[in-house]
This record gives sequence, structure tokens and C-alpha cells, in this order.
Amino acid sequence: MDIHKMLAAMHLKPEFVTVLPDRLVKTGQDFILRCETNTERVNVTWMKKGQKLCCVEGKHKTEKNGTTVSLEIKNAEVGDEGNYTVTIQSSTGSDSCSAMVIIELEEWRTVQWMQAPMISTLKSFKISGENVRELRFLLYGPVGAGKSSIINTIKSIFEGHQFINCLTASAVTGESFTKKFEKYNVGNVPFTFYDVMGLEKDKLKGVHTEDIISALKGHVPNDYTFKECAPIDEDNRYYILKPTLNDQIHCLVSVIPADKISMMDEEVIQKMKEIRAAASKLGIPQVLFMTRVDQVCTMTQQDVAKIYQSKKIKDKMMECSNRLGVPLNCIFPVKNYSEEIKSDEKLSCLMLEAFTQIVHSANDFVKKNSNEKKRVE
Ligand SMILES: Nc1nc2c(ncn2[C@@H]2O[C@H](COP(=O)(O)OP(=O)(O)OP(=O)(O)O)[C@@H](O)[C@H]2O)c(=O)[nH]1
Ligand SMILES: [Mg+2]
Repeated sequence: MDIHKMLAAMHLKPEFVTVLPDRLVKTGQDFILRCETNTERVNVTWMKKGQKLCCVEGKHKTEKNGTTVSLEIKNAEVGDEGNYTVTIQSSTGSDSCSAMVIIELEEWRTVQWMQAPMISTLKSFKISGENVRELRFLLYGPVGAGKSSIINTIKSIFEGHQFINCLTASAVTGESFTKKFEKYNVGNVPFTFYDVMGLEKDKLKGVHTEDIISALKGHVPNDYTFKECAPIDEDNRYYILKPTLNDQIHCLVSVIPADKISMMDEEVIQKMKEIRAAASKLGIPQVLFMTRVDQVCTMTQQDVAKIYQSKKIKDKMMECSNRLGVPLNCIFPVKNYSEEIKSDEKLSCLMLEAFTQIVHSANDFVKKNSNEKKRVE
């Protein structure tokens, strides 16, 4: 190099010429994070999750070869997930760039990614209780959890066109949009949903836990508007005094948004636990749908079929399990149609898996209770 070029290189402010790309890595793989700088005369430091990277012998290998800087990580494991930053520095300045590394777990729950057979099985489903016309599901959970969106999504799947936002609220209002005990049929299948006002932390706001418990037992008629001032009771002229198995709820679905579980108020959690305890007492099966999974995991946002390989999703499911006391195998992460215009088979399959589960649970409840009724008669 001639002397002028050398002098120019010495005064060059260090900059990255290429950036570190984000990486999606399978467990067990070796991988390299690499980028190019404009000058060799730099010191390089690597950080992971905002802290200086502690290089472990046989695990990490950092290199600087000419203008190429790299970090090799061997045998990727869950702990390697995170944001990596590389900084180059010289007497003339510094530059840094970052990349996100996501580790894909071995798939830990399998889903059938073809919707047609699942839809046709559900369309030909026969309820096991003689006098039960339809299986009834009640969705409950905090304001804006995605309860109405679940109904929209399931209706879209069965009816073949979309119901985007016809009954959903904006995520920003903070107050529940659904005020009525409204019944929603799904296509031509014998399944109906009830969607109740979101639970709010203030005791006098949102739906009362007593109202939800009355609905579970079958005392609340269709289209009843919940009153914030007082829960429904026998004195109310709409109260169903002697509900039959047809008036009852056959499966309770708690709905929790994955991106808000950490911030959920303890009072709302307590209300949900009370409702779950009442359902347990009545023998009503219960599951939890964890919505808005795309908001917590980029890998899932890009490809729903990767959901059961995501550590983020598993962590959020564990958090739901711990906070609400629901076993992990009763938790189903789902994504709703919210902005997708076209139908998305993977999104539908994920929802159909969860839906098939609640159909079977509700049917078992109906079967058991109609048998018991027969024995009493
Ligand atoms: N990105 C994303 N957004 C979702 C998903 N599910 C619901 N949403 C959005 O979240 C917001 C709230 O959804 P709703 O279905 O209205 O929630 P809700 O539980 O019925 O709310 P209330 O009736 O007010 O208690 C809406 O803006 C939805 O579009 C999801 O899986 N992913
Ligand atoms: Mg709603």
C-alpha cells in the first residue's frame, strides 16, 4: 500500500460495510455471525443481551480476518438465543451493529397442517347427548384478549369467508367492547359460542364473576345485557330458574393475550381463578387459549407452523400455566385473523386443533351428564 493510502486508512472512521443478519438456528447446529468493516485497524468487542460476551472455550470463537469480523457459536442451545452486538473501535471513532438469534426447539407438540380433513371431521361430528342440540362454549378473559376475534376466526374457517373486525374492539380503548351475552353460531355445525364482556380489575367494571358463574350454570338467557351495577339473580325477570343441560355451558375457555400476560393485573387473575374454581365444582371442562402469539414471537409471526419450535411461545405458555394454574397440556396458543385479508391455512389449522380439543371436552361433559340424568330418571 502506498504511504498516502496508509495514512488515509489510519484516519478512516470505522464503519460496518455489511450488517449482521438475524439468524434462525436449529438446536445442535453450529453457526457464524459475520460482517465486514471498512478498515482492518479496529478493536472488536462482542456483546450478548447488552452484556460483554463471556467466551467459553469450545463454544464461542471470535475472529478478525482482514476486514471480516466473526463470532462462531457451536452446538446451538436455548441459552444462545438473544440479541448479539458487535462494536468496532479505533482512535477515530466507533460503530456497532446487532442481530437477533432465535433458536428453534425440536417440535414439542405436533399439529396437522391440513385443514380440509379437520373441517370435515368437525362438520360430521355427532353430539353424544340425546337431547343436546348444540355444544356451548363460553369465552372469558381480560378486556381486549381476543375473545371476539376467536369467534370471528372460527366462523371464517367454517363459513369460508372472513368476519374481520365485525365484533372486535380496538386494542387501545381499554374498555370492554362486548356488553351482551351474545350467542354466535358457527356455520352449519352444532357449536355455539358465547362471548362475554372482558374482565376488568375494578370490581364495579367489566363483567361480574358471579354473572359468568350464572352463565356457566345456564341461568343467563341469550342477548342478556350485563349490568355493571349488579349481577343477575333470581329476582331478575330474565333469569332462567331451572336450566337444562341445553342451557348450560359445556366447556369454559379462558382467553389470555400472550403479549400482555406479564402485565396482567393480579385482581383480574384472581377473578379468573374464581371462575375456574366454580367451573371445576360443576365438572365443566376448561382450557386456555393464548392469543396474539404473533405479537411475542417473530418466528411465529413469519411462519405459524414454527409455533411449537419457539422458546418464546413455550415460555409464555409456562407463564400462563403458572399464573392461572392451568396445566400446560390444556393451553393452546392460537393466532386470530386480525389483519390478514386472505385465508391462511396454517393459522386455520392451529385454531382447528384447539377447537377440536374443546369440542371433544364439551362432548365428554354432555355425555357424562346426560347419562347421569338418565340414571336419576
Ligand atoms: N396481532 C394479533 N391481534 C389480535 C389477535 N387476536 C386479537 N387481536 C386484536 O386484538 C384486539 C382485541 O381483540 P377482541 O377480539 O376485540 O378482544 P375481546 O377479548 O373480544 O375484547 P372485549 O370484548 O373488549 O373484552 C383487536 O384489535 C384484534 O384485532 C391475534 O391473534 N394477533
Ligand atoms: Mg369482545
